[in-house]
Amino acid sequence: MTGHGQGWIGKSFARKEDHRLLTGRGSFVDDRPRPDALHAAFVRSPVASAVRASVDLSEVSGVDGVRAVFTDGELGVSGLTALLDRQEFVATSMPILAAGSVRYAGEPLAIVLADDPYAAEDGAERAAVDFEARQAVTSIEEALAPGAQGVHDELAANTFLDVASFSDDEIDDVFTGAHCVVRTALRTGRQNALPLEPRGCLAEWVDRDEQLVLHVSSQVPHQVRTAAARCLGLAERQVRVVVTDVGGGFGLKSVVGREEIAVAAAALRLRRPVKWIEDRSEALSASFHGRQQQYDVRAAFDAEGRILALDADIRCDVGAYSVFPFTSGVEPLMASAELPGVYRVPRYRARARAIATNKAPTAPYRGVSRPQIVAVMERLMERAARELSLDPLELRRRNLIDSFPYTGINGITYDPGSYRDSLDLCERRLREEGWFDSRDGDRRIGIGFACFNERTGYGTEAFAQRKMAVVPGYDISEARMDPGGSVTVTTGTSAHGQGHETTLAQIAADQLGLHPDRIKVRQGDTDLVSYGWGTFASRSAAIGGGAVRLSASRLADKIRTVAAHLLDTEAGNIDLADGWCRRRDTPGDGMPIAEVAEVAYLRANRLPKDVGPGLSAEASFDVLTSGTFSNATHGVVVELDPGTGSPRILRYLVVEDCGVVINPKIVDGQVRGGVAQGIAGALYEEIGYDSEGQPTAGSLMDYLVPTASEIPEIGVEHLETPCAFTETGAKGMGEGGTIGAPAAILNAVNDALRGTGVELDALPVRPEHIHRALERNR
Ligand code: MCN
Repeated sequence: MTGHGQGWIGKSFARKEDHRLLTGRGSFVDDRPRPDALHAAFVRSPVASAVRASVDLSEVSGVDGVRAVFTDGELGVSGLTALLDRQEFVATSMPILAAGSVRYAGEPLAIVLADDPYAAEDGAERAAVDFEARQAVTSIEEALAPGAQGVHDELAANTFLDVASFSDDEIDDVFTGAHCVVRTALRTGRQNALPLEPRGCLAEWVDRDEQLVLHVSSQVPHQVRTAAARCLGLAERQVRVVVTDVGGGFGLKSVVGREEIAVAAAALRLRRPVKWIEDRSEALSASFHGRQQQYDVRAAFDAEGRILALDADIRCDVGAYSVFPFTSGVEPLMASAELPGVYRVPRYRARARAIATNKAPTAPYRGVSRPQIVAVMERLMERAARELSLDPLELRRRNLIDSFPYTGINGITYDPGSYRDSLDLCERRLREEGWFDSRDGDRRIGIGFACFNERTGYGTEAFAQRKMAVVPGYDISEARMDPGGSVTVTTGTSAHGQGHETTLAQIAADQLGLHPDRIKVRQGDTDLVSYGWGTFASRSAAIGGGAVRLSASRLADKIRTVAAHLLDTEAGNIDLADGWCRRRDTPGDGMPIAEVAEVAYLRANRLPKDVGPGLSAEASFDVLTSGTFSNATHGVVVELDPGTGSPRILRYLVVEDCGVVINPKIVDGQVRGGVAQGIAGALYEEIGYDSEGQPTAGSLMDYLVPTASEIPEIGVEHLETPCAFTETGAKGMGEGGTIGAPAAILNAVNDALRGTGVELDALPVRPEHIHRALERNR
């Protein structure tokens, strides 16, 4: 393969991590044996909104096995405050344990430490919480109603962020003069990202290193370190965050949990290891949610079906607190910046708000607002096509961005992609398979499409554009060869299911002329890399992979320099391949790379005079543009059960383009997992709250998670438009499956409902909604 060394990039190399995970030898937080650890449980608020809340802990200490109990004041920690460099944003603090005011049911008020988790829970149950209950604010409508109860005193009208992201004083005239105006009022339900492994941590103070070591199930070890050091008043050097195997995160673990800080503080005070493992009920009700949003959007079109203008009012129910480090602005800012998506939009106005309610705080969840904005655009496309009597795919083609690079009205520059080709291929496949003809029969079959792009590899500039105060986008890697010729590559990214031990090794292998099995990728330890930004926003292939390629290439340069000296030639005349250094002019002359490594460490007298001992190199990488955009078209065929309204997916096809594919098998797995989560949001999962702010989904009996029997076979085809801004040509893709699925499914369901006069604009779509629509039409 040209341009990629020996061609490990592009191979479906089996995941190196799988043997350990599939044979039960993975190491998750709860697997860390610490017989001397105390176990933590939290006293949580029974109500959603209260003032003068206090906890009577007198009964707790009497429980057998309980060793200590702390409230916020007793822990002596400061709260977490997330910042945005924007006037329109109001910063609020999230105390580690609530004291006085309580803002959602399940909010932690005290931490109980005991010899085992059962005693800790028994202790927590004995706590008596006293409070003066207030009316809970449980919806955006209630939050914005005049005279509404304030969730935080600092907030006007319960609004963390209210930003006219894009303004246009003349846009109303464009709508007035337009040939056709269509609208959508999309509403999406609250979801939990639901990683298989809930949150958890184990903290201990290590005297010898003068360090608090915090093992945590997280996507962002360095950000946890920064937060813990600040909250506990320690130097960052005094905190080491270690992330081992993680059973999924999906964004929920890209923010810092207050429980993690409370556990660290307790371990510090008691000078004893402390462990906390979240249970499923806590995970559902008291961790982080996402996705609850409202969109009122109108689009103006000319007679040929070209978009003239887009006008959006976006409201996100972000719950009670602004999360560290991304803030409660992450959903509305993402939505308003990226709404135009793959389409040319000449005029744009958007207002975006983050609204506080008495519900669990929200965190970024796979896709972050893009499942919604894609659904908005794709619903508008369908409606406009109907109004204009045009084929909906033809209407899309008339509006797709078709020359690159393209700078949109939103100020974003889109790098080349295959927007049109992916739609053409997806349509062609479904036609060839006869699905379009299947719509003609008596069965209620519908076909839905979604065309979208996914901004990935947010670099420092992209975050700065969004005014995210302390989230730059670079990453750092070190490549180190040991005296035997094996390589360790470190990275500041932090995989939690994505297979980086494999893909990053493939990238380094091509640079070093080694088999990926000779390269160990190490990650998830803040003592390994000076700083890193972890794994979120589909950044690891683009940015982490860039840093790895650079560090490995610098290491390769050093190896060539030493080998050239030993083989009596120039470094430029040395090729690294198959574990050997060979002279390019006389390929018969060479030596194993391992021999060079031995010289570099153990026979340093044979090194060139100006080359120091050892073989290692560090590099950092950043994407210095708006980011890089992968793209895809999803095509889905659904059939509605005429009796129950239940939708069944008959065919699901993804045609995606994430630039150079490093590992096709891993990418296919990521797409399929993503689509499964998109289907979950489109048809099944929702966290409800009652009028008093009590969550109604306390277990997986109530939170409907699709299983293998609901998830169909998902076809994946690839197009490859290499990225010019990344070292490998790869663009990220880890969220795309989740981004496209809700829109495609919503369109397919609405297509199947054609003729009923009903159109559904809310997610999840439930069988009862479909059933009602079908009944109306009987
Ligand atoms: N990849 C590739 N070729 C490309 C692009 C990606 O081979 N052109 C590979 C990468 O090397 C990596 C994987 O595909 O092994 C995903 O890469 P990337 O798109 O860079 O995304 P990240 O690794 O940064 O992962 C983050 C992304 C996000 S934002 C969420 S949320 C998410 C996801 O990935 N959460 C996941 N996938 C998940 N998968 C699992 N199992 N668990 C989660 O919690």
